[in-house]
Amino acid sequence: MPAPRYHIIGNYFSPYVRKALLFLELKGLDYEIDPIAPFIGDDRFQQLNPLRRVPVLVDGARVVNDSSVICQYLEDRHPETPLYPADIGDRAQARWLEEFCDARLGEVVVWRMFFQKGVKRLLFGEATDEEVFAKARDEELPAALDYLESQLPADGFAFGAVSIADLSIASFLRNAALVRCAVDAQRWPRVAGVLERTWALPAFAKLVALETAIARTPVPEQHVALRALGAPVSAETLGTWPPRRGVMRIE
Ligand SMILES: N[C@@H](CCC(=O)N[C@@H](CS)C(=O)NCC(=O)O)C(=O)O
Repeated sequence: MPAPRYHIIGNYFSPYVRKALLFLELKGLDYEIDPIAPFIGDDRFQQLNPLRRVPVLVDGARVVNDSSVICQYLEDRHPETPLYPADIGDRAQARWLEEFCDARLGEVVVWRMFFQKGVKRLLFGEATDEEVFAKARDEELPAALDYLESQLPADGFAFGAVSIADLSIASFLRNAALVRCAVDAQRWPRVAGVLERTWALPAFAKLVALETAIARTPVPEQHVALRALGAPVSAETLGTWPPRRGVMRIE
């Protein structure tokens, strides 16, 4: 059997990885995955990405880092199924919404909520800082949702057809759901509508099913478990144990 075209490094729980996986899935591309958390990447991982972050995409001899760069790369290589709006102004706005998610929801949902409640305890055996978590849940996330609500249409996806904007919003807010933080559809109906429509995409549901199935599997065993579930797991992994903190931004 020929090797898959693309090799992606990064775990199913990362919203940045999820974005890249959604691009691969929605564009119908052949890929394999080394589903490691960045914290367990070995020295070879660090050589690929000196920031020690996921996702990393490997296309033959080319290494592409950063989810936004990866998504744009896949769009440029495979424009047949467009995932950016056709209109230049809409495209800029879609990229901005992606950046808002990467930057602000990255800080609030990934680091102050998901990392605090999950990763910190599971990988590093450290307690959640409940104050940080509560502030993110009660103040910072609602403010970010208010902004998103002001930017979205009343119906449909953000720009007609599904695009990088919807995929970003849905990917990050999936991590809020993972720490039991749902978007109140009364207060943020537009955001909730985009979430409902994007989460219902078969590609999204497929990734969520894999993620859910291994949520309680110890990290060193996740490769084997995912392979058994039919995920396209690569034969080789850059994962190692114990985890290290890397170029950590927030403690
Ligand atoms: N700008 C990067 C951010 C990626 C990122 O921060 N990924 C997280 C996983 S959710 C990570 O690898 N964190 C490890 C770290 O910052 O040490 C992208 O869009 O890919």
